[in-house]
Amino acid sequence: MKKLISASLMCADLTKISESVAQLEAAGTDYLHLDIMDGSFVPNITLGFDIVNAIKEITDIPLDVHMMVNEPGRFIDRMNLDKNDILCVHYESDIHIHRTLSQIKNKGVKAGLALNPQTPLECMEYLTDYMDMALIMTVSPGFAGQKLFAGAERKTAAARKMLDELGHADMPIEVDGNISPENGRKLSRCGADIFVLGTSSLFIKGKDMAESAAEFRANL
Ligand code: S6P
Ligand code: MG
Repeated sequence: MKKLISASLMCADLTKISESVAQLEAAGTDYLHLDIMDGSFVPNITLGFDIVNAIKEITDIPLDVHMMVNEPGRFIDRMNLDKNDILCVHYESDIHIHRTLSQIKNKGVKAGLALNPQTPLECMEYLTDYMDMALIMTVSPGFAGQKLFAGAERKTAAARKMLDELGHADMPIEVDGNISPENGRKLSRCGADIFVLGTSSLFIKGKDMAESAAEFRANL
């Protein structure tokens, strides 16, 4: 599967968001990753639906929306997404996650299912037919600048094996959190396909994003 990069916009300079988007286009970013938080599912609040819709208007790069929000099904119609975009919800955030994944797919948007570091992979097992992507969180969600959790490689490899065995060899696995070039390389070897790039690799003060993105890809 082709390896793709998804730039985490909460790590961009928010005073110049449209300039950052233009630079990420020039850098050949495959997705723009937008973290939506509610201050309850995770102890932070970052981007919101209006930002998602505004970014959608200024770029053709597909969006990769990561909802860290309790009962995300309440909000999926608030975003103007299309068939190239991914809307990812957390298993832990919704007791009727199967219904929510179905709602996303019925909207014609790609559905992603995210798991926190401690959540067993088996939680995905009966949901894969309703998913277009698996997101393995490699840090506890909520903040940029954290350290990769110890089980990240083992869990990514186990996820790849599980998806292959269930007949989903073509389903991409995304990894999010402390994806440095070194961690990206290790996780790529475990079967990760989409890499969320934040402060560990792409948004580095004084460094050109196109150069960082090219280095990341070359190192995979
Ligand atoms: C955090 C969020 C992530 C971060 C990204 C930051 O909860 O879901 O998408 O924006 O992980 O990257 P880094 O390299 O600072 O960990
Ligand atoms: Mg994220």
